Amino acid sequence: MNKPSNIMQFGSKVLDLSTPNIMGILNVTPDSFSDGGNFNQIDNALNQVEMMIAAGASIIDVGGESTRPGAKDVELQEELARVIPVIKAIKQRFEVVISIDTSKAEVMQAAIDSGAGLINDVRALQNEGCVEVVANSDLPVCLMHMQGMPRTMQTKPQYNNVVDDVETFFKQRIQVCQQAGIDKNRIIIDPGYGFGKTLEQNYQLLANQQQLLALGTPILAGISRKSMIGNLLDAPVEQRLAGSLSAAVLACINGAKIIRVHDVKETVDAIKVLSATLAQQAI
Ligand code: YH5
Repeated sequence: MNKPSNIMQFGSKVLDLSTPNIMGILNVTPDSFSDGGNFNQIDNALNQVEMMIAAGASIIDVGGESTRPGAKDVELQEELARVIPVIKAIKQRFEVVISIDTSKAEVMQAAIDSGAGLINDVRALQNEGCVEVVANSDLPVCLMHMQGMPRTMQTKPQYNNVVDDVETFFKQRIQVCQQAGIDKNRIIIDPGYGFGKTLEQNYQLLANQQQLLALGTPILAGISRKSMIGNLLDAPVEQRLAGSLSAAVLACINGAKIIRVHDVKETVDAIKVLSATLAQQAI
């Protein structure tokens, strides 16, 4: 049976979400976890973007706020100064969807004005003014689930059933967005791996992620290099690639249409093997 095409408009660009898309992570935080903050200069950022696009990324996720467990809040002016010049530089040079990873309405608006094609909010537009900014644009938004706040979220995550609770959260957030004028066809959801979840809860979510397809929105999954890999394998961040690739493939099997990763080339290869296999099913 032919898979239906599933195109989505990201500002001036269109992506086909009927097969998985790879979102490459671009950290522009000086304290960033995985790149030591070396990509602060625009030149370094652009080189990184060029490599990720050549490797097959269709989305670049630009983030200037560290949301790692324990991280401090970043001031508005500091976050703007980090991300906006980078977004403008990417927009000038490359044909790629630019995603802005932020929870601040002012950063969302400035990113939209600078050519961003996707708003990616780990706080699911719960901060003041965020729903309105997205409603007044025509861009898609990724709503992520998080329990608690980054500084404290890993202390004692508690759920009745983590998959049911995440699903209920999205039902409510999708309703709030729709009431504000954000069409459902502009919404992407993300279970929020590592954001206020124990190791076991993260794997319960991954194992049952397909339950979230009932919400009728595409799923984005970000597992790359996270503690659910590192703690399971007892591996430092630089030894989490194989585990991350395995998780990426599993997330796609369980319905994810966008995979957010550090290692674009390796993930594209892994997903190609998955896609070649799935393409032979039921013909
Ligand atoms: C996400 O899942 N995550 S920032 C801890 C790590 C490694 C990486 C301990 N923004 C997501 O990437 N946006 C972040 O090792 C995100 N989904 C979406 N939509 C945290 C991160 C990381 C944290």
